[in-house]
Amino acid sequence: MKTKLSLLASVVVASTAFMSTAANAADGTLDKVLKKGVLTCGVSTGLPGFSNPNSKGEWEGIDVEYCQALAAAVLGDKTKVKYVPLTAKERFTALQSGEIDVLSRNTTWTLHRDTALGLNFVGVNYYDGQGFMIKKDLGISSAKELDGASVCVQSGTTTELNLADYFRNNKMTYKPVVFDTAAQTSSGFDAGRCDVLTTDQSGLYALRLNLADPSSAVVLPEIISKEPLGPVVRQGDDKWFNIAKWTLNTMINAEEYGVDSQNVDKMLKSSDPNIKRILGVDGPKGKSLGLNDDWGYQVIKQVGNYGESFERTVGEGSPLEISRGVNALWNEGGFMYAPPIR
Ligand SMILES: N[C@@H](CCC(=O)N[C@@H](CS)C(=O)NCC(=O)O)C(=O)O
Repeated sequence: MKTKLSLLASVVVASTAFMSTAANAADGTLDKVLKKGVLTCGVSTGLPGFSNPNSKGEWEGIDVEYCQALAAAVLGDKTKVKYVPLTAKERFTALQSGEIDVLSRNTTWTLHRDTALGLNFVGVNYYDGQGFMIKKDLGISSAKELDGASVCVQSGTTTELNLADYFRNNKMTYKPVVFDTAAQTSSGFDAGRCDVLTTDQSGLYALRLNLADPSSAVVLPEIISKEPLGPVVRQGDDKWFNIAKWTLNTMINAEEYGVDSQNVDKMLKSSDPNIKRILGVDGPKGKSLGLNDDWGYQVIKQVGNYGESFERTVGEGSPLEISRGVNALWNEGGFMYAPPIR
């Protein structure tokens, strides 16, 4: 239950969010990014497949590739991105305050975040759900057998809230063991600080890679929540919101129409009107977004379509080995469906 004091604190946070939104609308995020020549993108502190620095310190992952795509659309150069690593707890304040231009960090779209926090979700770049991972020697095969378990979980996440709901609904008790970063959560689990680790299922596969012996851990079959993950911008800047939305939409549409980073130059001469519009050869082009006409071409040429990005970062050819599943295109049995470019 909320105390009067914490209620007052939330009101202050919410009104600060709206004040900074108003300030940013006046500047306009697009103008700010164009002036600086760089996009400031909030990412995680490190989650393989989504946003993670490689051995050379370069950021990689499906969420990082979205930042690159946005930079390619706006600045014509996917390398013009400044990455700001953020824990789950820090991420929304960083966006509200204007420290970052976009948050692209395995963030679940919820009503509260989309409204009270003064934010706008751009779309979904990965449909996920929360799961559990145990050490094999715990000897159980279902989450329903977890009564009394100690659970490693990260603070400031939907994960924490769903965990409480799930155990309460199933009349089970648990002991939360709470950490601030993904690295701390997985090493806590590895060191035996808890019986089970819970997060988004994709995150379980990612964190399993970091265990001393990944084969000692198994993911239980239950998915206890919906976690539609996607990039986020501030409310009150529709121009920027549109650019952020259509960058993701163009990556998904390009996959649907078979345009990728390898064939995009040839596709510039395609007679298919859908492809012409995706690449800005015809149709609405860039004017209504405030971008150059080749913005879609730059996204696909420099980064690629959604399917290419998925395969490279989290897909079956990546260390995470995740199949497309519900993240397949709508016409291939999945949920990925982008509104038309026309
Ligand atoms: N999707 C959930 C969970 C997101 C989350 O932050 N998960 C953790 C656990 S895997 C994470 O990504 N941590 C990375 C970090 O701490 O930087 C949410 O939006 O609340």
